[in-house]
Amino acid sequence: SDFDLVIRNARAVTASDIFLCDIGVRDGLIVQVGQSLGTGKCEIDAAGRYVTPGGVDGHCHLDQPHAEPIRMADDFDTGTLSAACGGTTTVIPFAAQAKGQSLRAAVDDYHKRAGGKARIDYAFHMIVSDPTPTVLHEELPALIQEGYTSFKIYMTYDDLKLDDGQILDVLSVAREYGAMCMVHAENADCIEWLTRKLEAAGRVAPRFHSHARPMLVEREATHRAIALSELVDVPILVVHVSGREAVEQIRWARGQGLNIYAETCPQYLFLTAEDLGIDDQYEGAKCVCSPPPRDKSNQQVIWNGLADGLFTVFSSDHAPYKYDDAAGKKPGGKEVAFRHIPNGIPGLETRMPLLWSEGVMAGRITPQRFVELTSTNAAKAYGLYPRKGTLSIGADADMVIWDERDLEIRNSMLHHAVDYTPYESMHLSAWPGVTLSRGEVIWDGSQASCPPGRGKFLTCDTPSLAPRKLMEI
Ligand code: DUC
Ligand code: ZN
Ligand code: ZN
Ligand code: ZN
Repeated sequence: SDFDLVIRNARAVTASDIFLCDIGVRDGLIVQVGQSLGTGKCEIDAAGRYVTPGGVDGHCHLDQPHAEPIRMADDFDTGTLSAACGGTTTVIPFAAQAKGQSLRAAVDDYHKRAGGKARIDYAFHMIVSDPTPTVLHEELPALIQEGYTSFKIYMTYDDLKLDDGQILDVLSVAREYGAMCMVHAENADCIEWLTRKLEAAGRVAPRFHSHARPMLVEREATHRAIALSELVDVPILVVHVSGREAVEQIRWARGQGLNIYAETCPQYLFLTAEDLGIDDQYEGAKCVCSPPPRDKSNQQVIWNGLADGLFTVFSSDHAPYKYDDAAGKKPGGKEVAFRHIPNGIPGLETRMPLLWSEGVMAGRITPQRFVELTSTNAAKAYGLYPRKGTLSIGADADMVIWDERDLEIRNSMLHHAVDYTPYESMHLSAWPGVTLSRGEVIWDGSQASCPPGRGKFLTCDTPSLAPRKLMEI
């Protein structure tokens, strides 16, 4: 036969087009797109179904170590299994530098965590938490040139946050070597000040997590991050944008012609602050993430930004902490003050189906925009395009064939190791019917077939969302 695999009668979607075609795969690559292709050793009839590029989840946390007793439930095995079953074929989790640790040691450590375990292809962002002279002048430049071309920095959390001078220093390295810097934009001092006031008043239930992080905390830091990016003259990508005030800052920056990119996540479309509970209810801990979910009108602001091009990427921010577990949302096995609840919620497997069902099928965004947000732009932002992120000749044959069917999300049908989903019993009208990774069926709608270790590590090129500025002499 002519191909290892032919997908027949696909309604193929890219970031720009929709077209009916057959897709021919050989040696894991898309080698032909056309009509009436020759035969394949394996053939899948996709008649009547949309076929999109496999998801590229550019923001998820797997197996990041924490101080006792907190522990992430998903490692590279369960996390990438869960991703595959939800239509994601590439993940870019974080290799986090601890303060005092060399950046190189952090990257080496995460290779050990992922190797032999990952079931789908993966790259790493670095988290730079300690920009010493050695990190700035030796390690970071070397690692960028070796293919770790993106990193995240934090403006909050004591063990991670950088001050403005440190941010300027790392942005300068991003500019010089061509890396994408992701920014967690919240004002740390405002959060600490509010948290202490709430604690002094005995207001420590999970819902007060959101009271300690009103939108102005995010707005101020977003504004500052934009100013620092402008000063250094380098693009940044503001992650997990939650609502109107940060969106307004980003719209303003875009209007100024600045290359400010932005990410949002499912929790800002489908959760509100009310999901953090009422009164002293502890179950709201399940939805504790930072920034916190806002309200219905802010959900609409996020939908508008997804539809009109404000947002560049839609990521899960999967941060897997069990609820009823001494190592998770009840650290030490106890209901604790919100300050001690680990921040983050699971979402690797539900990211793509939520946006296809409630975005595309509900008519809020086009199929092309879905592809751009969930796959193409992440591949471009992090230097994996066009190997990942599109259906084109020569690209890896990573695809999703969508089934339109009625279902309700149940944690029991998901494949992560977390003991809950924030979207329990939510009604959806689609789910990936087939996920293909490098031409292999890794999820057939009911069974996964992607053994641990089949995922390949990807080195990243220079981000290609915008042309690189020339260096000043
Ligand atoms: N930021 C993230 O990106 N993920 C989880 C928690 C956080 O604050
Ligand atoms: Zn963050
Ligand atoms: Zn995150
Ligand atoms: Zn139903």
